[in-house]
Amino acid sequence: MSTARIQPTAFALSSSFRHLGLFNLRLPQSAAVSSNCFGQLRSYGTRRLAVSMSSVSSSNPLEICVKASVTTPNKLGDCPFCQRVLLTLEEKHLPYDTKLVDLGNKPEWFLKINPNSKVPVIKLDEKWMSDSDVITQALEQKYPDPPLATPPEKASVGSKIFSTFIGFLKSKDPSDGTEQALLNELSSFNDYLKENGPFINGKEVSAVDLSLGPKLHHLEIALGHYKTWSVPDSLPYVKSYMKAIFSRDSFIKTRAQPEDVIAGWRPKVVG
Ligand SMILES: N[C@@H](CCC(=O)N[C@@H](CS)C(=O)NCC(=O)O)C(=O)O
Repeated sequence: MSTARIQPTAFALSSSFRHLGLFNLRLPQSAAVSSNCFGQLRSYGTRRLAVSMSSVSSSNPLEICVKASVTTPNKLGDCPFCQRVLLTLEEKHLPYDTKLVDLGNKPEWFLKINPNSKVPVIKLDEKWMSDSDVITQALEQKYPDPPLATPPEKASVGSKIFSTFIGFLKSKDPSDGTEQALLNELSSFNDYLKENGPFINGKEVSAVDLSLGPKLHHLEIALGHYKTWSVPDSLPYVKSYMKAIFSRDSFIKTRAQPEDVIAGWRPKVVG
């Protein structure tokens, strides 16, 4: 794929950018624009327009609704499921427009397109689709290149880490075994990575990493803040894995701000 990068000096994002078929355009976050697609819609901006000649969607960025920050206007919020889908779009170099939804005050247009009222929601083939599992599978089918599918036998690796993290985070009794439960899951994951890493499917990142990465980001921030806890040095493969995922361009562009992650988990902690 032939690509070129352009750093625009004027940030007036016009729809004409969306019709370029040859360039990989990176726009700074300040390129947020308002959109008239929906009445009250604020657009987060087309964070990245990675457009290839072979891409079916080069003429129109995909529209995706994600959680808005509760701490900073016009910033992405702390939903790990939204980040999972954004990571998939980034890793597949698909152009997208991000619509921020205030989940504390869901707008009418959002409830209309998405009766289950959760984010993320994406428009594919003129239909709005919800649930990150369903969305990432649909993206894989529709845009198979580069492939991100994880072989089924590896798809549940690390899948208990998130629930054990939440159990430990919510726990008020230091001797209730929730910390140990999390350590057990992280330790199994460490052993797995030692044998099979650096990523869950080996050398290349795949869908399961894009699901687990945002959850580990929440774990790191929330446990660091509320419990002064961090992944122990005795689990070096987990630590390297987190570092590898967190330092990807795609992750840096789509990650939640620490203050939003902390605010997001507060109700669970204070309970
Ligand atoms: N299983 C869904 C979970 C999505 C989800 O729970 N989203 C949360 C934000 S992190 C949400 O929209 N909550 C709003 C609400 O429950 O009203 C997925 O994978 O997409």
